[in-house]
Amino acid sequence: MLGSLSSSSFAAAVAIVLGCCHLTAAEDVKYYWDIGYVKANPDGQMERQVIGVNGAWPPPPLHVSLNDTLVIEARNSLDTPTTLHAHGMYQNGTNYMDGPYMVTQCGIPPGQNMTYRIPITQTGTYWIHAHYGAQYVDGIRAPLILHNPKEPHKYDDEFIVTLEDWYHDQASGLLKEFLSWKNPGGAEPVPNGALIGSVGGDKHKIIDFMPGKTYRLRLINMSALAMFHFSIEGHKMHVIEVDGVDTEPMEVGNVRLAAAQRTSVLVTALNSTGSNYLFHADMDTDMFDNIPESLNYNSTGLIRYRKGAEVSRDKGEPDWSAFNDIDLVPLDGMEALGFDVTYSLDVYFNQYTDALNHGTFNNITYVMPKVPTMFTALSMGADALNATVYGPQTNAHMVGHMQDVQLVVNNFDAGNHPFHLHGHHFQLIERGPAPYDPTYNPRPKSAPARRDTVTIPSMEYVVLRFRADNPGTWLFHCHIEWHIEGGLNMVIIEAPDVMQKRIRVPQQILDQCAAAGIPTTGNAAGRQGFDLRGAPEGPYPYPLGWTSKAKGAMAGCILSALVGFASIIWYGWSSQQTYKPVATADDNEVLDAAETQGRFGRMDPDSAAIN
Ligand SMILES: *[C@@H]1O[C@H](CO)[C@@H](O)[C@H](O)[C@H]1NC(C)=O
Ligand SMILES: *[C@@H]1O[C@H](CO)[C@@H](O)[C@H](O)[C@H]1NC(C)=O
Ligand SMILES: *[C@@H]1O[C@H](CO)[C@@H](O)[C@H](O)[C@H]1NC(C)=O
Ligand SMILES: *[C@@H]1O[C@H](CO)[C@@H](O)[C@H](O)[C@H]1NC(C)=O
Ligand SMILES: *[C@@H]1O[C@H](CO)[C@@H](O)[C@H](O)[C@H]1NC(C)=O
Ligand SMILES: *[C@@H]1O[C@H](CO)[C@@H](O)[C@H](O)[C@H]1NC(C)=O
Ligand SMILES: *[C@@H]1O[C@H](CO)[C@@H](O)[C@H](O)[C@H]1NC(C)=O
Ligand SMILES: *[C@@H]1O[C@H](CO)[C@@H](O)[C@H](O)[C@H]1NC(C)=O
Ligand SMILES: [Cu+2]
Repeated sequence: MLGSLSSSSFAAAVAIVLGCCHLTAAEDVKYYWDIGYVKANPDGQMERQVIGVNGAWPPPPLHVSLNDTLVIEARNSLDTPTTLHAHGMYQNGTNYMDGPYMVTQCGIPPGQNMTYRIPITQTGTYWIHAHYGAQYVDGIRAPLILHNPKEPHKYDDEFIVTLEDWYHDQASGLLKEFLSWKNPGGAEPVPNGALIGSVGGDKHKIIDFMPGKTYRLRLINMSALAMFHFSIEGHKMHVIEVDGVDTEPMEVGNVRLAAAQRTSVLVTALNSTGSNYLFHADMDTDMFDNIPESLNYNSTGLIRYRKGAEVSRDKGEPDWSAFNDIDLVPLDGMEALGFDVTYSLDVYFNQYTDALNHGTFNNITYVMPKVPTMFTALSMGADALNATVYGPQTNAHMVGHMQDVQLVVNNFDAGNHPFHLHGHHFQLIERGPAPYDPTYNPRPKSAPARRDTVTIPSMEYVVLRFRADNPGTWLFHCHIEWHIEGGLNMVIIEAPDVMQKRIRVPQQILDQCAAAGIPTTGNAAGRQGFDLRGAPEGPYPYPLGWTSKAKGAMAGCILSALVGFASIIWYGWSSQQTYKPVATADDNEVLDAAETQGRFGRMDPDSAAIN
């Protein structure tokens, strides 16, 4: 299904790069992506407008090899700006190709193109998505597979298995409901369902296995909110990669994947074609404030040995012992880093003085500066080394070139959050109950696990370390899309002095800033030096001791002028509908309802509604 949608062409251009001592053949692998609105109905329950590529949805997976250059000629056929972020790419020397709006670029204006040129210095399972507003929730997200010509793991074939939550409503509308004074508790929009391999509802992803072969499944969680548990009945799984870092194989019963995380597992096929088997991707409903009756949060797909073979069901209880990613050992054995600088980040969600519920690091909620942070770093000379110039709302934290950096993140929120650092893999040194005691020194394992997105459970901390060997401005944020928009972002300003020497921004990007009227020099206010008049400031926490009544009164004051507008939002919010599933045949077979009833052989009375 995915193959037939790939309208991108592998490049013809072969660039011969002359190294100092040997010849390396590296290719430009070029994709043409015309990003625009199309209609899609992946769960068979409701056709809706989504954001697709070249007139189709889902966007095709991108394949490229180590040492190639990925070139995406992106056209913005939307009516708003857009950007692309290749999640997990180091972008070493190409900070301006990273994608987050108002951090490294000003957005591709509607009707214009941008050429993303991304040198590939990594391998493994990644993905690419828009980094403007909540656009990726509307479908502009795709697997990005970086193949390793010297692949260390042995397998016969591989499959990409994308897992994503799916909303029937447009992200822009959901965002207005989420960031509304009517939602002071910050309840996130609950998805209408889940998609495996871009299909859901009565349609099931099918993976064809041949007896005796070994398969790599590349699991990618492209969710906006939901966390999944992935398991396969009747088969063993071994984790061999997380977030692009190859690991020593570790046997697991199920894989827990938070938004933006990737895990590759090896699965050895059985020797017989007698039966087919189910695999499961169950959404973790702890994150949902309510569970609508119509929500099917447990999805299934089929491991198929033979068309029409009966589905064998596991008996007994599944193995729910979630594996702990901190136990993974990177294949390269990279040793634990020390640290030269440590930053502590406390995560809270609270209602702020604009009456909205915001995600915050150290009680600062992120608000975009007037000048994208990368341009401030590049244009402010020696002043760029002082975090003040990036403005009061960006949570800028300075790190020096080649420093070893320790981030301690305390999650004081009631929910779990998956945090992602751009431009680096970090070492996962430790998790523990919050608050972290600053006088205590963790004793890392000799070769700690590394990844680019880490889940921090409620009321726990993590200690992360990385080496600042990649000058640039790198966002660190929760990857739950609603929380990005709610302000749970901060920026690592890494070696602006070295950036100024190494980084030359392509003219096309500067032109697009000019077209959007966004300045590319100066501090967060677009001014010189430390004159920050006009830089975004606030909203702030309510002063300690304010009662909820007082907050309400203040919110009422601020918002009375907006009530007309807000009631329109409220109308949209409350007009939620329940959609009846409609069986739709397509190239993904419709499984017999009986095959998918109940989990592990239990006959579930609700299963007709569930599958
Ligand atoms: C803009 O991008 C689209 C989609 O990739 C491509 O078809 C078109 O040729 C590009 N235009 C220019 C001027 O590069
Ligand atoms: C990739 O490039 C690096 C540095 O030039 C080289 O050492 C390595 O052998 C190359 N790898 C492949 C698979 O071509
Ligand atoms: C994907 O990530 C979301 C958010 O963390 C999580 O709720 C969901 O369970 C994840 N899905 C899988 C299959 O792990
Ligand atoms: C399949 O058969 C081979 C050869 O007899 C054996 O080594 C292997 O363990 C079997 N695999 C499974 C999954 O039973
Ligand atoms: C969904 O799966 C979970 C395990 O992940 C199980 O505990 C639960 O009973 C299932 N719910 C339904 C309705 O099948
Ligand atoms: C940040 O806000 C939290 C929650 O309101 C509060 O407990 C904490 O003391 C605040 N921290 C600082 C440094 O003001
Ligand atoms: C950064 O600049 C501000 C404003 O001029 C000043 O108060 C502060 O001391 C400076 N910080 C450092 C680390 O130089
Ligand atoms: C970035 O490139 C420099 C060499 O130019 C290298 O020393 C450094 O390790 C690279 N960092 C990353 C994260 O790739
Ligand atoms: Cu979050």
